Amino acid sequence: MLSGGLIGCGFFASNHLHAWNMIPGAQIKALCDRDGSKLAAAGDAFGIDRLYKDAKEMVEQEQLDFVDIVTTAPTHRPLVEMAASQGLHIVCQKPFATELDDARAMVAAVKAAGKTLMVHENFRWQSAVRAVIETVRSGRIGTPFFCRASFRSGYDVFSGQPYLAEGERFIIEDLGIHVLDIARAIMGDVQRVAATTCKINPKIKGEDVATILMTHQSGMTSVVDCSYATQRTPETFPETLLEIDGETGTLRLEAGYRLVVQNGGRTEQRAVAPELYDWAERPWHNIQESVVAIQQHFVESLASGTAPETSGEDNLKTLALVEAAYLSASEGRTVETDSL
Ligand code: NAD
Ligand code: 89Y
Repeated sequence: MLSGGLIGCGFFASNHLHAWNMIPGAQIKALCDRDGSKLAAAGDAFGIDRLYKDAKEMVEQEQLDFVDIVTTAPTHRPLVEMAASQGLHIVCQKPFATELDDARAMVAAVKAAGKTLMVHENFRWQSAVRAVIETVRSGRIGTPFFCRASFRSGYDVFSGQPYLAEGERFIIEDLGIHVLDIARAIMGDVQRVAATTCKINPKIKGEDVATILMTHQSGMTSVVDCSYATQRTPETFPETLLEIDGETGTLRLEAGYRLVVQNGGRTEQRAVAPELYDWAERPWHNIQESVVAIQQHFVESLASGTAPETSGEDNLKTLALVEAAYLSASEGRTVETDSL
């Protein structure tokens, strides 16, 4: 049984804690938050009495195998470096870092410690998205030559996560990062990026619309489009809709979690809706299910001694797409990912 300590008991952490409760082979033994009231509330809700306001004190006092970092990006580097120096495996929430250099430093620190680092990049673990990834990887539609990954919503994410309204950067760094990662999982790594952004909602600081054109190393193309300014019915939050053309067929993940695969003149439709766990709530159940899947994957990766699919090293490539998209949008030019 692996023992973990969770750092950051805010808005999203209860999903991690519910998910850890479902996963055999790992248990959260201690909690940390510098905000005493959030710490106490999480301790009460999950029956955990080893509570710390200081993360270093927690890892020094407890016999832990790993930490699960559920704080926002600016605190990741000191927490990851501290945990690596104490010889712990690490799961860290997205966005892993706001600067590529910080991300590279964290990857190097954990590598030097000989431990495993997984970024909690969970959207590719949503069951509907996973069904798409597996269908494409199985060769059902042949080699994919076009992917559209689309996330358009008017859902109010600011009431639960007020910091999202306050940053210079918003949708690419917070949400687009997931959609870019899905495009990478389906189409492979990316050579160059061209993007436009705009801000529609006057109450927030950063961009809430982004359209990103990517040329993959294979020479094939993806369009990633994201918006939190789209007022439409049905509201599809938090679904990523996908359309993929392959050399021998096409595939669509449509609103309402419907997977449509066409090839050889035949059309197959399949419901790929997420499970609604007893602790989950619509419409978040899609994301909540993926938290269980990615944490399970972390435990399996440790057991098998293999790198997690969204290791720190892998995530550097997704973060590079975020950087490339912002640079492209601000300078009005195409950005080569290997220039970053
Ligand atoms: P939050 O601000 O509600 O919670 C973060 C908590 O961390 C706060 O309670 C804060 O006091 C605590 N904290 C910060 N620094 C600390 C430190 N050094 N030591 C101890 N405690 C510290 O944030 P949130 O909305 O829960 O988001 C956390 C992260 O999860 C963000 O990076 C966000 O992008 C991510 N997130 C991911 C998903 C997903 O689907 N993967 C969904 C929502 C949020
Ligand atoms: O923070 C974001 C995430 O990772 O998934 C959805 C979200 O909560 C709001 O955009």
